[in-house]
Amino acid sequence: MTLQDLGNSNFENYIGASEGLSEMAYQMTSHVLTLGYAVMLAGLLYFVLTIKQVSQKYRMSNILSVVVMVSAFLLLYAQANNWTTSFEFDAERGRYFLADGEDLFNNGYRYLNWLIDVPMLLFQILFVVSLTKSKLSSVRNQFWFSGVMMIVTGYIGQFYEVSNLTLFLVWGAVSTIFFLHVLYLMKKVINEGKEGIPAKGQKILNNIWILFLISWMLYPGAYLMPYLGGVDGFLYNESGIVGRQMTYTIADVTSKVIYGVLLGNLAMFLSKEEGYKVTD
Ligand code: RET
Repeated sequence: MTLQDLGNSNFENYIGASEGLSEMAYQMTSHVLTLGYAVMLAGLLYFVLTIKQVSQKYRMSNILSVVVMVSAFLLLYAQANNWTTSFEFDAERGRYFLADGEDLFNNGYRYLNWLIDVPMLLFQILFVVSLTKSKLSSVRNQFWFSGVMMIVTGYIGQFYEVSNLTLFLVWGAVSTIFFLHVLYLMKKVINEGKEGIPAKGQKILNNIWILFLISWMLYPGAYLMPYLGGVDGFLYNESGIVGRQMTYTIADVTSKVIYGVLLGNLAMFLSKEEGYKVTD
């Protein structure tokens, strides 16, 4: 197989077709992908089981976490299967190579999952905090628009990561503009949310902002992963492949599950402050 045959596919396939993958790189990727969807199922149970811990007013936050968990579970499951069918072990060479006649590996399942989860995660906080200045419907629409545009442009860009580096970077840059708008809006929401609530609640919101900022920045990092060590650098190989899926999994667990747990903690605290008592 010549490298040209792989078209617009992701760099994982190019590595798998040329040098192949070691047992360790193949298995670590497979395991970290499996961990990813297992955590979503565990999170699903957590958000269902804790719904009565918050007053009626805040329950939409748990419900949106449930929606996020179900969609992430299914898409990450598909992503993990895509990995195991795309590569096969070659006993003669003692390494994994791209399998003949199977689908190539593509990170696109993730992007389609974000298309559902990003708007949900952004809306979720609007059910817990109260905006003091901004109009709720305006923030919601801007979250929706920029969140979706960020993903669609990034999704197009990732097809070009090997075949056309310029297009890859241009689409990535366009996506980043929308990303910066989302960050700006989130900071505004959190600042307004802190107004007029007790110090403990403000502290939780500070933590949510830090978690949000770090976990969301991991996604563009994973997009750029093969080139973070330079073009043809030290990550344009199986280390970059494992590193990318690890980064995505850490980002998924923090931006979806831990974020949902922190918002739940804030909702529990506010419920208690407002006189809500957990009943059996
Ligand atoms: C892309 C393309 C390259 C530039 C940027 C990106 C940002 C992606 C982000 C994704 C967040 C996803 C979340 C999913 C949770 O379910 C699209 C990789 C900036 C921020 C939070």
